[in-house]
Amino acid sequence: MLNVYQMSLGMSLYLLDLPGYGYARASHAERHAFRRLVTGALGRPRLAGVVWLLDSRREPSVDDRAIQELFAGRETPVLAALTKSDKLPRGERVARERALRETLTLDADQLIVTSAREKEGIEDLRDAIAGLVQPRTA
Ligand SMILES: Nc1nc2c(ncn2[C@@H]2O[C@H](COP(=O)(O)OP(=O)(O)OP(=O)(O)O)[C@@H](O)[C@H]2O)c(=O)[nH]1
Ligand SMILES: [Mg+2]
Repeated sequence: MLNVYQMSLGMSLYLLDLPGYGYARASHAERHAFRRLVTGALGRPRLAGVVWLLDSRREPSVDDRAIQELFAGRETPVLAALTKSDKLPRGERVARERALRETLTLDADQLIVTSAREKEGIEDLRDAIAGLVQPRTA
């Protein structure tokens, strides 16, 4: 399912919530359908950027790499939100963030440690999304 949210930020803006990818149990047909959904979304001319949700406990998978290549091929601006940080001991979060940043070769400002449960990083994520959708001056 693709959920579409209309945002009220004083301009016409939509957030497309795409389903997860890379479930081991997904059939070939499901993977193909997902691929079409995501390439369609990435091909939208007015796409401001992508918020890429990655479980902070997991190593990036082959599917994560494939998605990242799609982003790179289209020069899509990406914000990586590392989710469920509450599942990691507090002391490990910074090290985990650094490790994932290196593995994924992302800039520090592209990566935000978040927890919906503890509300960690939510304000930062909100600000980063606002930065993405600002009308860009050339
Ligand atoms: N501990 C913890 N659990 C979370 C957090 N955010 C989401 N979850 C749980 O993770 C599960 C999946 O959450 P969803 O938001 O549906 O994840 P999703 O990636 O959108 O899933 P799909 O759209 O089905 O791919 C739910 O059981 C949530 O309660 C979080 O910050 N901390
Ligand atoms: Mg979802």
